Amino acid sequence: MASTVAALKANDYKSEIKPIWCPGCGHFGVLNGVTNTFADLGVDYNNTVVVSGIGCSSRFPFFLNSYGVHTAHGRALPVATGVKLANPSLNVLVVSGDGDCFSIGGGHVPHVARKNIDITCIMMNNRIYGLTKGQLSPTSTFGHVTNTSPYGSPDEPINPLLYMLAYGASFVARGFSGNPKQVKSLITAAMNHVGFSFVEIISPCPTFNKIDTADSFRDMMIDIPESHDSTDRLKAIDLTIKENDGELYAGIYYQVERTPYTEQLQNIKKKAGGQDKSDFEAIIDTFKP
Ligand SMILES: Cc1ncc(C[n+]2csc(CCOP(=O)(O)OP(=O)(O)O)c2C)c(N)n1
Ligand code: SF4
Repeated sequence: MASTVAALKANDYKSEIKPIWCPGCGHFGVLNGVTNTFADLGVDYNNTVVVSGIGCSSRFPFFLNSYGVHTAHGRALPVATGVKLANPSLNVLVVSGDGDCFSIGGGHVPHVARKNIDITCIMMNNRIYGLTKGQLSPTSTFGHVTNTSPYGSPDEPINPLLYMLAYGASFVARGFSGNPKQVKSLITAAMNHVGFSFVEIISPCPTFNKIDTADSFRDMMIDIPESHDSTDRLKAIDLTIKENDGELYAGIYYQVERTPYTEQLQNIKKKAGGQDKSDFEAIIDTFKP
């Protein structure tokens, strides 16, 4: 993590804008998980940027006291990449939904993962488009009847964690919004990770997804066994495939050290004989007397 300050309480990280999510929405648990993590880690909100796309989950930056960018639908990852590369000293967090991240935004995922951009992405998966009132999402289950699939979805859902592992994300984890301790510990580990970290939080939408309820998700959640070797990519992939049988493993699937992209760029700049400052520092220098 790039920048910390002296202790603040979780509520100090919440802005004056109160969430307008429906009662029972899983996203509340994720917001609490993020503010509790910020308080625990002593995150400096003046040096933190939370980037989102569009969706109920993507309203997140409004509810935090940090800087925020509410970008276009599906574009949080490339905008966050730009923010981090321009000023690597910032903590950069992306908050996204299953639609935002894997439907319209899916084309950006492989590049952030393979380049190992040093940001954390929290993807709230409710297996539906919430904001637009209940259309099929890429993670909706086969046969799911929605506004846009009145005869049941003919599509197999994508597997977000398998996708991330396939493209080389260096930190991959899953939690459940109804388990605050777990959410906090996973976001903490993700923010402490150097390189790209991806956390899927299963976050029910009680208003538009009547199939994947909080109770049914809770029944599917299983802790990753302590014997799991989180440095073994194939074993991590094996765990994600259990999702096809309705078993959702929670915990850290995979974590390895890999040079983050900001460091790779510095090395390239040195080789090319360029300045070793970040682009942001170089721009600030031009304003100095
Ligand atoms: C370019 C564009 N296409 C479509 C939309 C409509 N739209 C807004 S949010 C959304 C999906 C949101 O679903 P998800 O990301 O899963 O978040 P949730 O609301 O479920 O938290 C869509 C299709 C849009 N705003 N912009
Ligand atoms: S529509 Fe669903 S995702 Fe959106 S705020 Fe309501 S419960 Fe949450």
